Amino acid sequence: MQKQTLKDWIKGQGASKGVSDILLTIASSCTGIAKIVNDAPLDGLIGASSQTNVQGEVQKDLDIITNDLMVADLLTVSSVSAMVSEEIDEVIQNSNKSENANLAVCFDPLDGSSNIDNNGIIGTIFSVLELASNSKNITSSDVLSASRNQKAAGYFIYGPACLLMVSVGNKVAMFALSEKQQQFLLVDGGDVSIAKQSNEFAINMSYQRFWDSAIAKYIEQCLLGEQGKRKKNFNMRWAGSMVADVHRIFMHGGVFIYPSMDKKGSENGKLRFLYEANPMAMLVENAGGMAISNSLPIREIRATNIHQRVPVVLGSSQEVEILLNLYQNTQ
Ligand code: AHM
Ligand code: MG
Repeated sequence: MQKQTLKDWIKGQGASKGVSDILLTIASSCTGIAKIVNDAPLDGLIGASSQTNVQGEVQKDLDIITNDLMVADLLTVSSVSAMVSEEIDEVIQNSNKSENANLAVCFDPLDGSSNIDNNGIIGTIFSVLELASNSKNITSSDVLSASRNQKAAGYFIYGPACLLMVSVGNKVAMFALSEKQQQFLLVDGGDVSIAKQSNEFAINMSYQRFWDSAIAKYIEQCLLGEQGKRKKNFNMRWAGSMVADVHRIFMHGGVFIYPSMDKKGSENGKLRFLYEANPMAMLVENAGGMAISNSLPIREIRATNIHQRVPVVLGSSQEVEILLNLYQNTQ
């Protein structure tokens, strides 16, 4: 049987033409990125560049190339009013936008880029926001105040297969890039949901000494396994790439944690709100999971900086609830 194309699926979801144009453009950019990533070792694109981004992180060649590709492609879309990229300090204005364009696209062009050199899984994360204003110059605060008005979110994962997980409001669907057709086709099963229960957590254990008491208590209980209060054994994964760890949660359940830490520069964790936490929260919640930042739902955060970092806990609802209770009882 013929598989549904991304274009047809978007149409069936009732997305506006503006959102649809953006999603199809991002899908085309990421088809290009999948190829660039695939050829990177042969093209000498493994390793660091000489540049750093606004967050002081050393950029990889691929961070810059993938950013430039996405920006150039999205600048051609008339419904895009502005953009925020992990790799660019300021809000990017679109001089090609139509008069009534009111959508902003926030993205991390290559998430988990520390995995590039070891051929680990990497991805692209994006969020489409509806702005309250269609003024010529979109400010940081215009984008930030639209963060609760997310019209679409998704991630691409460059692994053994190139997959897209996407939502335009209610359902979450999984697509795979067909090599033959060079387009994204719906993977059988359609809607994706996250198991309510799980016995797997994803956290970087090497930061244990910097955790707050809620996270420390939660992990301590998981590690006690059958002998502890949880009365079940837990498994652990940490890919060092949010897309890889979150994708595993979509497939098998689990909880992903990047907490605030008592460590200089990590007081709000590492992950950025606009283009990492917020889109992942939309996907996870639309798949029946939960996404919190300490004791607040991620979607309720009011960030004040376009590159603001926030603590993140998301995944299977029953596990996230346990952590939420621990936060509420330790405050
Ligand atoms: P990046 O966007 O610069 O790649 O950083 C985000 C990544 C996430 O994908 C991942 O969960 C995290 O950094 C891993 O951080 P750490 O190396 O501290 O474990
Ligand atoms: Mg990144």
